Amino acid sequence: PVTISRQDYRPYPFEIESVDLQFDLDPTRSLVHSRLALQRLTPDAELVLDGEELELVSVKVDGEVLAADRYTVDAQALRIKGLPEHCVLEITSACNPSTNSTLMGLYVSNGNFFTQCEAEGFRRITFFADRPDVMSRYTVTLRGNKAAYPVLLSNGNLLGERDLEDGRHEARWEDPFRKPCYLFALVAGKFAHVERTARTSSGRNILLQVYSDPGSEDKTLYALDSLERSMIWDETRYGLELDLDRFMIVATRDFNMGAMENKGLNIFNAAYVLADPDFATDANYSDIEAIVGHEYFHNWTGNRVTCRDWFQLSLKEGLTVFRDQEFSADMMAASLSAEEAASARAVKRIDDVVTLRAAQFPEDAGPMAHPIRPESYQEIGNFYTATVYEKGAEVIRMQQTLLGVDGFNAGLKEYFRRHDGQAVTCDDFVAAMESVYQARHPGKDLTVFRRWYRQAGTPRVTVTLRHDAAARTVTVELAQRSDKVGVERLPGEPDKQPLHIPFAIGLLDQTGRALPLRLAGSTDAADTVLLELTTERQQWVFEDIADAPVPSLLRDFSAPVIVEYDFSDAELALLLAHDTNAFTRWEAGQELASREILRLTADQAAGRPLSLSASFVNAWAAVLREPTLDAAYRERVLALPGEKTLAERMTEVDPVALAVARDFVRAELGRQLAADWQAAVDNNQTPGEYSPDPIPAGRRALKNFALATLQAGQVAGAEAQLEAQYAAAQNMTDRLGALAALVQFGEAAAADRALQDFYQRWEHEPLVIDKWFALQATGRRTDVAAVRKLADHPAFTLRNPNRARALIFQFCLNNPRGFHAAGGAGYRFWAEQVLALDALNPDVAARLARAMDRWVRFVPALRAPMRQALEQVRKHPGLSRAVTEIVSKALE
Ligand code: BAL
Ligand code: ZN
Repeated sequence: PVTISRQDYRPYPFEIESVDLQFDLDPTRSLVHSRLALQRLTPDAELVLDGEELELVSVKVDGEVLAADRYTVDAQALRIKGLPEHCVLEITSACNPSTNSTLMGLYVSNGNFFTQCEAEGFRRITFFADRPDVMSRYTVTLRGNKAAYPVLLSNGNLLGERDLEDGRHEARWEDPFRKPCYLFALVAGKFAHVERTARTSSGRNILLQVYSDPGSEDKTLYALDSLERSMIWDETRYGLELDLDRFMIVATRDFNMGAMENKGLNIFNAAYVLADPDFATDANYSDIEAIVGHEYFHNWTGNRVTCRDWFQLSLKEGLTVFRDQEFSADMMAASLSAEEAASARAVKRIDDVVTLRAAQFPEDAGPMAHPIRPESYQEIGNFYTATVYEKGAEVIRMQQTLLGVDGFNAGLKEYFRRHDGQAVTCDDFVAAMESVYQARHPGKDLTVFRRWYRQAGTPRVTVTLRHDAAARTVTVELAQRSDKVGVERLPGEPDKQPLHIPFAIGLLDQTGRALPLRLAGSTDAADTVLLELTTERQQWVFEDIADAPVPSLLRDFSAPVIVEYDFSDAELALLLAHDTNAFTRWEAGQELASREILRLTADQAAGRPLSLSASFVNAWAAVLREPTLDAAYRERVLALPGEKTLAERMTEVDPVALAVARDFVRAELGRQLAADWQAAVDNNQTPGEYSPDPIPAGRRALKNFALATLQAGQVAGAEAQLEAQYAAAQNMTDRLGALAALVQFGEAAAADRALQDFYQRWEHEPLVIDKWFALQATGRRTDVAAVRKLADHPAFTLRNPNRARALIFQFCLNNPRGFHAAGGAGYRFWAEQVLALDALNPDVAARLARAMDRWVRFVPALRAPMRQALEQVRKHPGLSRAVTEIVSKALE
């Protein structure tokens, strides 16, 4: 496979000033007529237009059919030599949307036409310079049978519609903004929609619309509300106003990703549009709000200013994830008291960090490790990663931390002033931020900070604390190191260099009171101080501290690093009870729980009896009984760290022992603190009308967690409560919460009864049947034989990515007992499924392939069959480029 390097970037030698596309839509043979106004920028340059799985019908230059010896066409591209400096090129080609199971390019889902072009799908629609730095003005004409495809949508504004002969009709669309082709979209078919008019701050009216399958329209209102909230938020927080007259969201059941930010015509996975209390959970509601926001925010960060090349993907994705995180936090905090709002923000931060640690930290330590701006790739689809997105967002957040919110906002404004309408690089973004940083902090710059963009791996920061009783000072030393693993160096570049790490710290006295912090030489005192570590090792001295303090480290997770400090259990318990920073307070509990679970994992692996320490039970009891903590936050504190995060702390991973130990902790907590969990259940009921707002959602989260913990401990009466809640639930969060606990911890017969009932109730709603598959895929009783049986269920299909993710991905990624069971049957199942998916949809197959990323870290008995399965996939004839890249890197 060909490796593409960031250093090899060259500007495209032609300008494509305008693109006029005409589609004659037909499921088996759609004709695409493309008319490109070209300007050649480099003398004698050959025009190379990407094209895949296209049938070339004709080529004309300035109205004349091009002779066959003037061009070549192969499976990748159309090449034309000798074009004049200015010309109009007309290309007619055909494609087959109905057999397109890749869901890239133009495809049919449920009888309707959809497109997905990012990153390189436009080349499956027509021959074109399929790269983000070629920006053009688009007009689009869609023609199709009016009865079959009454709705015809594309980017921008509708110019007109008219009926044609033979029962066909056409619609003409114009996008007033230049854009790269990855933002092109069309939708055609039968849809219902909801709409409203919103007014921008400058007084323009915008038509907001959400399209979905007829009959689903009532379920799109939350998405429509979220869209309006996104619009208002971007104006209020960043002064960014929508630039179109019309903004559309369309839901489809078959979609590779969550959603796509096509200009003015966002296409969404239906899972992130459709909701009502009966069938969507609190988590579904918050995902909808976040993803509607994310795609909307791309209109500025991604569409108005886009990426020069795909190595710059984090330019738009890291920034837009950061923006959606801030949006969600602001929405959660809205209309709450100051205290509740602070807690809601902490919960959001915790959730984002949990995701980062579970998905990105392992990636950054494994065979796919790459900097947020990768240096090379074989298949760009493989780089829509947690690193580019979530670590990318952390790198943006650190810039906000260093510049301050006002400075960051000014930097963003400067970025748009410099680059509106352009395709730019991550360096351009940092340069805009730096201009504000330097103006506000003379003598400082972001030179060291820029290394975050080119170094992979999670840095470790070791903390040393020295108290001098006589001098009443505390010296804090921070030392950073980055493991070599995953390093990507430019030729001639030295090993990893120190990074610029903003490190927020607080100190507590031995009774848990926050100490006012004053750095030597400063007169200001504060609860939290931001230390800026820019070299390998630095020291800071805090004055006027009488007794040895307990440090509160990396408050609010101020940098994506791993902190190393030798806390005693007593210090962690003190932080858990008293830290004024809600994030580090939670972190202290997670550290205590991690230690406990890892100790028990070792006991389990060695065949020693398991016993939970009393001090740990006491710490959890104190959290359960602490009256000042709100429910959502309390649930986050009580929840045990996830297995993927824990596995990263083990030298050799024994996933089954880890799962047993973790479940043991949960069960013992349930058994030993039964009365407290029951009180949490009783005190957190949410009668009355359903609302997904953070306060009631937090109560449900805590109540359902408590109930499941009682059941994990096999506490008498818990199962009856779960069955009663399942039957009487007034919303999906409660119904699914009860069902999940029954499946995970209940008697098999009770679980089966509820599962059967659930299927019958929701047989006709695919999004709920996905939940039904996912629950069983992750169930403790589900082994390979059971998952195979589920894969044979008539409702299962690999062709629908949501369904494949619900069953196959969930089993391989989130069922350690079943997947890693001795003998390697799980790995053989994985290999079969990767290959079956690869024949349909390489993008999705490559994601499943990543389930084996960390194979070298497992115990030897698992490593051998894992390696065998990887090799079996790698040697499969006709393997896609996407899967080849993943398995080859894993085996390197
Ligand atoms: N641009 C791909 C989908 C997303 O990140 O919004
Ligand atoms: Zn995005």
